[in-house]
Amino acid sequence: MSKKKILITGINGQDGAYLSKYLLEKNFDVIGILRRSSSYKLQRLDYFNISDKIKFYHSELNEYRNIERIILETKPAIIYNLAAQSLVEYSFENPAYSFDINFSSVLNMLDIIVRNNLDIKFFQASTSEMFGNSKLDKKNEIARFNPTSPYAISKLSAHQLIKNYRDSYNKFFCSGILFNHESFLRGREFVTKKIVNGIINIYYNKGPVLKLGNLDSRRDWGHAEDYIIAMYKIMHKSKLPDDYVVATGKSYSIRDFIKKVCDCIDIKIKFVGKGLNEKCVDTKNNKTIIKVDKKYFRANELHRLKGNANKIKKKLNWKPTFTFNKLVEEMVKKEIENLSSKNNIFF
Ligand code: NAP
Ligand code: G4F
Repeated sequence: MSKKKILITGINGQDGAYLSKYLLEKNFDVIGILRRSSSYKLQRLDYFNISDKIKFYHSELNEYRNIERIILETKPAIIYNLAAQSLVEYSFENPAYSFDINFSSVLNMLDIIVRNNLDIKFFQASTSEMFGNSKLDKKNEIARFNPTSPYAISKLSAHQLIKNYRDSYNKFFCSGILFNHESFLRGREFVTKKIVNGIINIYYNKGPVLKLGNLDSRRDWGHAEDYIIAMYKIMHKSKLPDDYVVATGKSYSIRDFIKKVCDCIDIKIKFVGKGLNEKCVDTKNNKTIIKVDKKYFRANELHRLKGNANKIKKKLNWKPTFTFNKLVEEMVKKEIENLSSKNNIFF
């Protein structure tokens, strides 16, 4: 019997790598879309030793004709759309591009499926950023959306489109409303990886002082490995197409994250000063390891996020296996191993 084909966009990103590994272990035929580049892009897939098990196609996500050709040629059972302009702060700099990739490209793919009358299920990586700032403590699927960035607005538009196409054309189109999820494979422009990498570099390689933005914001951080299992369950175990919040239900500040990283490598720290003058100091030698820098503050901040994942827990029997402490401990351990290895990898 031929294997079921799964097409993944954003296959070389953090989630793409974890999802590919999981699906290959389940004996699916994994096909990935990469955008053409002058530099090597498969480090995360190489990390799992799976690059040679995947068939790659090249395209920018917004190239309608090329994406249509790939979908018609491969005829996958499921498309997991993980590609995105995923950096919130960059969406303030380049909102039009963020909309093109995060919204128009989704519209194109849904349109290709519907107009060609294809029997393809579609997963959309929606985001907790769509909730924005609100008084509600834990956000579930029916919480009000109040997006605070062009990124969040582009993702919310795609999220609403998924619902609209599902209802209008009776298609198995679903969204996972994913809260922040991290791992050793996280890109270093995101705050968790930046902190882990920056602090370890200071202590192992005499790296420079780490500069960060808002230390007060809070996120509900889970592990990517748990979140791609949620994606799989949404697409393979759900009888009817639906949207699900995926979250741990706990939230921590950036300052908490820094404290936990320092705890893991046995460094005693204290925070001194306030606002833009705040610093994090090693109490043993009074050396400053972190400074606050205005450059990393956003035009508009999402102050706190916490999710209520009761629906996916009850309906699909999903639950996170990583606690906050376990997540940070793993990120620190793998970062130290990587930095001390001769063949270290760089994301
Ligand atoms: P990521 O590591 O930033 O990966 C993004 C992927 O999209 C990369 O493979 C990237 O390729 C690709 N991509 C970007 N622009 C593209 C374009 N124009 N054409 C084709 N491919 C393009 O993101 P992630 O953390 O794995 O997240 C996966 C998805 O979940 C994203 O849609 C993100 O918005 C969403 N999400 C993530 C989180 C989270 O906490 N991780 C939470 C909620 C939602 P290059 O390597 O070429 O740049
Ligand atoms: O790590 P971040 O850049 O993640 P953010 O903005 O929450 O977005 C991530 O999670 C979303 C899900 O909620 C995804 F949809 C999105 O694609 C992405 O994966 O920033 C987290 C917090 C922010 O409040 C930010 O202001 O950390 C704060 N922060 C403080 N200093 C910083 C920095 N963020 C970054 N990137 N860099 C800093 O130096």
